[in-house]
This record gives sequence, structure tokens and C-alpha cells, in this order.
Amino acid sequence: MMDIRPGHLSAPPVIRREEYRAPEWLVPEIALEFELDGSRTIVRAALTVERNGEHKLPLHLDAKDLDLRRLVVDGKPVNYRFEQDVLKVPIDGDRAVVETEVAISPAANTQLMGLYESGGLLCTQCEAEGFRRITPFPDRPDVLSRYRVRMTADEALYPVLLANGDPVAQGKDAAAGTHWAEWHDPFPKPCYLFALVAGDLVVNRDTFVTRSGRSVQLGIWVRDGDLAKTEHAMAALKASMKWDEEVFGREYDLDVFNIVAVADFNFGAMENKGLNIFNSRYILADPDTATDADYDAIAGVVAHEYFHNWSGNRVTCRDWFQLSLKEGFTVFRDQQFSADMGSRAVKRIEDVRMLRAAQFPEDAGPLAHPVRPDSYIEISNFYTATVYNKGAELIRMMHTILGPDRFRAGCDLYFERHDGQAVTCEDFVKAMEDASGVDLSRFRLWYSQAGTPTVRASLAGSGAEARLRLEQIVPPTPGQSDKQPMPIPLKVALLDRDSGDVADERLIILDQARMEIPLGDAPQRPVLSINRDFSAPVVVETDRGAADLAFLSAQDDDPFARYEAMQQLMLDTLTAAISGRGVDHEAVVEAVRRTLADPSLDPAFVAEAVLLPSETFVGDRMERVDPEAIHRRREALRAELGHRLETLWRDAYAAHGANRYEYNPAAKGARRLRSIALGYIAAAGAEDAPALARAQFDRADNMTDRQGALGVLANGDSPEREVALAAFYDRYRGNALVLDKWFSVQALSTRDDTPEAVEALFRHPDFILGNPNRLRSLVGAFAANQRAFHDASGRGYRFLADTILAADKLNSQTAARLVPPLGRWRRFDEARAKLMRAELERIVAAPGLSKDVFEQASKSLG
Ligand code: B3K
Ligand code: ZN
Repeated sequence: MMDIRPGHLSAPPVIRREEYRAPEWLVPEIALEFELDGSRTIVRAALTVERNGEHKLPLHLDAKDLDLRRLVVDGKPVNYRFEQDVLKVPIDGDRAVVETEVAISPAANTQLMGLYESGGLLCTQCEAEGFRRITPFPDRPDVLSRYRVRMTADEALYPVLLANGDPVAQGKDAAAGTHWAEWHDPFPKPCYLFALVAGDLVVNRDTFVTRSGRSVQLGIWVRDGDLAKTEHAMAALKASMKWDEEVFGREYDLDVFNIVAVADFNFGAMENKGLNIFNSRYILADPDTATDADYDAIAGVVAHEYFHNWSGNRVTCRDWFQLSLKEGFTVFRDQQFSADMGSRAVKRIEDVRMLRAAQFPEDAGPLAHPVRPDSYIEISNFYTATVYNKGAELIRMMHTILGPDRFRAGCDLYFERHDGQAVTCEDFVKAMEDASGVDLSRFRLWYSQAGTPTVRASLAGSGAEARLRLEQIVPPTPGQSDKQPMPIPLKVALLDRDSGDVADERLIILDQARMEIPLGDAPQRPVLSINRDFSAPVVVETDRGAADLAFLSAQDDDPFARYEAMQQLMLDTLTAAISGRGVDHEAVVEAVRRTLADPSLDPAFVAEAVLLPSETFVGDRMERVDPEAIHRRREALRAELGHRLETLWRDAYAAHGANRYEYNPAAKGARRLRSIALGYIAAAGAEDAPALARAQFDRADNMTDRQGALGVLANGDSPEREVALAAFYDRYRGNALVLDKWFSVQALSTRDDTPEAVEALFRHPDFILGNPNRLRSLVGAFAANQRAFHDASGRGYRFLADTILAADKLNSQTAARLVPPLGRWRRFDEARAKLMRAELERIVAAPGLSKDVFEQASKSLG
């Protein structure tokens, strides 16, 4: 990494995990008073502080962009110092009350951290370090306080006033036109969980009775007109509350649980105690505007935030290096919930696809970091797929190694031991160990070593002599050149090539660099099924050829392994073609034919199984990414599949056609398969494909079908394309979430002119740089479109860098999240790599760059 950044005196400081020190002062109580106003809000705070241990150090209060008007200790002025966003306050005794008053401007807050305005609402986002933009406070997760909050606001502008915990009092000053409300949260919490919302909102109310008989008032608050779109989120919330009681024994603990949807939000949602704040895209849904994937994501995120009430809020993180303690665990919990609510097999396939699309490249690139990172410049950059999704895989591996009962005992012990505390990933593993008696000492390497391990597996011998040879390679990653072998839980089974029978599945823990395992009574012609259910987040390399993979894709009894065999077969076929080792589509065509024709399979599974691996995924598995060749060869295979199996695609299309919209797993699976079939019919070059798509688009009674058809049209150049895009725009121009789809579908198009089209869309009047959803829907989607983004001219790189620099001036967190695609430069040819590096260098050299973007861009050059 560079030491000096041009335009700045020196690189921003690096925070290290090893340097953790307990807080010098604790804040058991805080009382906050807000005089809310969009352009100038006054915040008064009274902190009861207590010296923590024997020392003479001053109290440190983080304060960012605050106009400090008053600071007194026990009512008296003191000589405080202000150094680099920290107030250092001298205190004589061991206990004191520190009062402050600051002014802030929510309307001028484009970072969307702290208190900000979104569409006339006032709302907050404090995780990770936003509270310091609201009031001076020790802004670290290991300082837990009881909060009392009083808000006063203009009653006409902000008729609803919400905060954490339970409401305790309210009143009004009719003469002044103001009203006030007081909320009290009895559970001590870190300041990152603080929240308030003020605005003109309507509510969907419901109740949930907990298993111990307490009645909880639920509220989902949205803008007028959106109420009808909250039913799905409410159903998901109630299902999550029940599921967490049944599966994890966790009950809700306050009298109210509120959710508010806002249009401008950096992330998906936030688990503030008793007052979750959501990006509206993860709340609002009706069949006309939300796809099945949106519905699923809403249920998953609502559950995720709710589950944080225990895994995150009641038991929180000691420091931000422990982020995966709450995030990995909570992602695992929401994945299990969604699996229980729908198809477990399909959910697992989706989760693995997501891991491979987002986490594997991260782990293989310059931004690779362990699930528990060792250092950071800006913590916002560490809300990553590694911390979240690989973190969830770590929890899942413990679940696999311990088995469900001992895993549950470990969770119970963890919650019992640490309720009300701020703890570490180590504390979680220790609870698992103590409750199960299983030694997890080597397992801890999964938290400290970055990089996706590769497992090489092969069978030797047969019958009683059969052995499984395993080898693991953990690649070097930035700052970690030497790796130790990790315990890798591999679910393994052998299939009998002759009868198709599956011998019992066993769990093998590969915990050495190499192992050879006798398999006992293997069949005479065994076929290896390995990493079943994706039991470990690794890349598996085997010597299984096309015949074995085709056999597994038809016979394996583990649905994930069956899907995986098909993916491997497709991948091998594509990489052979791309690297000039010959084009032989036969095995794939036959395997897809068999899958499509198998009436015993769930259409949702079929839809997953017949999809080719994405262009990016193919690239990730190649020595050098050749985006053009990957695209060409993949399109050729798609065309051949479309053409050779056209009758089957048409049958599938028709079979799942005429149904009226319903929302249930069977109907969802049918819609998914139908859109995929339409895509193959179009790939085959069928003359009627645009008309079919157009008819589906026009007649659709739901967004899944409409968007599916639009996606197919957007990839082509039929006259129907422009008509459909224009019709879609006209119909939904007033709906920001649907307009995001209109931008994305064009940014993801496989057409040759996508780079120009995206640049033009950037100048479209509906493109809003400051809205994170809109920015991601156009620019994030484009950067994920491998061929278009990696256009040999380099215009995609230049466009992305320009956008990052422009966005950084408004919202550094969101800008920084656009950097990683440029960090893949090592994977490309020299010409592209040079162009990508030049853009990263241009970013790093830009004056006034945020530390968020600086960290991502400078490390990406690495
Ligand atoms: N905990 C929040 C993340 C907020 C990130 C801010 N940089 C959402 C979640 O994981 O539930
Ligand atoms: Zn989370």
C-alpha cells in the first residue's frame, strides 16, 4: 500500500485489532433531547460517565462535523481539548454527568450517516460510526448505555416521532405548533444501535403474542400510499418471531417492534433496537412492482434484522473486528429461516451462487481479508461478503461438525453467558466448544486465515481397497503468505456406477495438508460425490470426467451435489472451448435434456440446474479472463442448448404459462423456469422469440414475468425492445424501486452497445447520484456485467472511476463499494490491467478523497 497519498499530507491511520484496549470510561446512562428541524437540529445530551479501572485519563468523546455549543461537567465548564474529531474531557472524580449541546443539519447530510433527511423524513443510521455525527460520545460498541430520548418537532411536518425501546410519554404545544415524544429503552446498548425517525408516516399495525404470552405491538411505517405494500414484510416479521422461538429458543423482549422504510439508505437495513430502519426496497412489495426474488429478499432481510435482536443487540460486538460475530451468525440464521420457509435445496444453491459471485473473488483479490480482520482504515469497508457470507459458512461448518443438537446447546450457552455483553468471535467458538466438548482449536484458523482453500480429491482403488485421496491448498493473501492447513468438513458419498445406488454419506474432516482415507466397502465402480450440500466454502478439484459428472447430475441424491455436477460439467465444457481444447457440447446438452424431462424434479430446482454458470464465474476459474471469448463461447452453448432442446423449452414454457399469479413456492418455481425457458428460446434465435417475450411482457399480471420478458428483450435488438422499455418506463416512472429495475436491465444487457447506453443513462434525468439504490442499479449492475465493463477500449473503467470520484463527494461509503471491480486487474491481460491500474491511480491521486475510497483504491493497486 502507498504511504503518501497525493493531495494529502499522509495516509489515514490504520486501526489494528491487536491494539484493542477496554474503554477508559463507561456511560451507563444517557438522556438525549432533540429539537428536530431539517436544516438545523439541536441535540442536547446528558451522559452519566463512570471511570473504568484505575487511571487518570480524560474522557474521550468522538465528534464528527458537530457544531459544539456547550460542554459542562457536573454543571461546570471545563478545559476540554479537541483533537482530530475527538473531544478530550478532563474529569476529576470517578463519576460525573457530562452535558453537551450541538447543532447539526440533517438536510445537508449526504453521507446518510448520523441524522439525515430522506424524502422529507428525518432518520438515522449509526452503524458503524454514525452516532458521532449526532452527539459527542465514545462511539465504540463496547460502551453500553440505557437511553432516554425526547424529541420535539413541528407537528404538521413530523406528526410521527419514533425512537428505540418503548414509548413513555407525549404531548404538544399547540401555540408553537410542536409536539414531543419520549421513548425509553430499558436494554443497555451500544450507540450504533441508536435510532430515531420523525415524519409523516402511516402504519400497518399487527400484534404478535410471544410464547410466554406477552403481546408485542408491531408497526411497519411507510409513506402514505405504500401501506398496501407492507403485507408481505409483516407476514415475514411474524414468521421470523415465531421461528426464532421454535428453532433458537429466542423470544422478543420489548412491548413494541417498529420498522420504518426509507428511500435513501446506504445498506439493506439496520437492526436498531426495537426500531429497525429499512431501505424501502426490502419492505415494499406487491405483485405488480416486486419480483419473486424481491419477495424472497424482503423476507430474508426482515428476518435478518429481527434475528439481530439477539445475535447482535442482546449480545453485541466488543470491537468492529468482531463484526462477523453478529453478521456471520445472523446470516446463517436468516438462511436457515428461508430454507425452512421454502425449498431448502434451492435456497442452498442460491446462497452458494451468491458466495461464489461476491465472496470468492474478494478472497482471491487484493482486498482479501480474514472473516475476523486484523486491521482497517475505514470500518465501513469491511461490511463485506467475507464477513457476512463466508462468516455464515463458518457458523454452518460448526453446525455440521457438532450436529444440530450440540450446535443448539452451544447457542444457548452463548446467549446465556453473554447476554448484555460486548464479546468476540472467540467467545462464540468457546461457547460451542464448552457446550459440545468438541475441540475447535484448529477450527479457529477459519477466522484468522483469508483465502478460499482448494481441495483436490481423487478416488483410488475400488471395493474393499477404495481410498479417497485429499489434499488442501490455502492460497497466500495480502499480508498472509504462509497458511496452515484448516479443518475442512467434507460430506462425502459414493455412488455405484452400475446400479445408481448411493452408499451412506459420511463426514470427513480434512485437517491436514494431505490425507488418504480408506473407504471400506465401496462399490466396484464408485463415483465420488463430495462437498455435498456445500459442506465447506472451498473450491473442489477432482479428476471426474464428463461421464461421471453427467451421471451425478442425473443420479446424486443430494440436490446441491446434483446441481454442482451439472455446473462443473458446464464449466469444463466452456473452459475447454475457450482455451481451444475443442468444442463438445454433447454431454451438457444430454444432461440438460434429462433434467428438463425428469418429471420428479421441482421446477424451481430445474430452473437452477439448467442455468449456465455466469460469465464472471467462468472468468474466476480461468488463468486469464478473456471476457470476449467467455461471452462468445457461453452464448454459443446457450444457443445450442436453446436450439437442440427447443421442444422441451417450449413445453416448459407452455406448461407453466397460463396460471394466474399466486405467491407460493410452486408458483414461484414455475415462473422462474418459464423465464429461463424463454431466454433459451431467444438464445436459439427462434423467430417468434421477441413476439413471445412481448406477449409475456404485455399480459403479465406480476413483475416477475414482466421483468423476465423485459430482460430477454433488452438483450436483443428487435423493435419490441424499445417499445417494451418505453412502456415500462412510462408505467413506473413514479416508482423509484421499479425505475431501478429499468436502469439495471439495460446495464446488464449483453448487447454490444451497453457501455455507451450506460453512459447515456447516467445523464438521464431520473439518474440520481446521491441515491444509493439508483447508483447501484445503474453503475453497480454495469460493473458486474463482465463483458461490457471490460470493453477493450477501457471506457467502462474510465466511466466507473469518474462515477466513484463524483459519488465520493456526496457519499463516501457508497462510492467505496464501487471500487472492487477495478481491483480484479491482475486477472486480465496486460492491456486491460494497465488501463484498470491507471484508473485506480487516478482515484488515489484525487484531491479531497475520502478515507473510504482511499483504502479500497490503494489496496486494490496492491
Ligand atoms: N448491521 C447493518 C449494517 C449497517 C452497515 C453500515 N455500514 C445491517 C445488517 O447487517 O443487518
Ligand atoms: Zn446484519
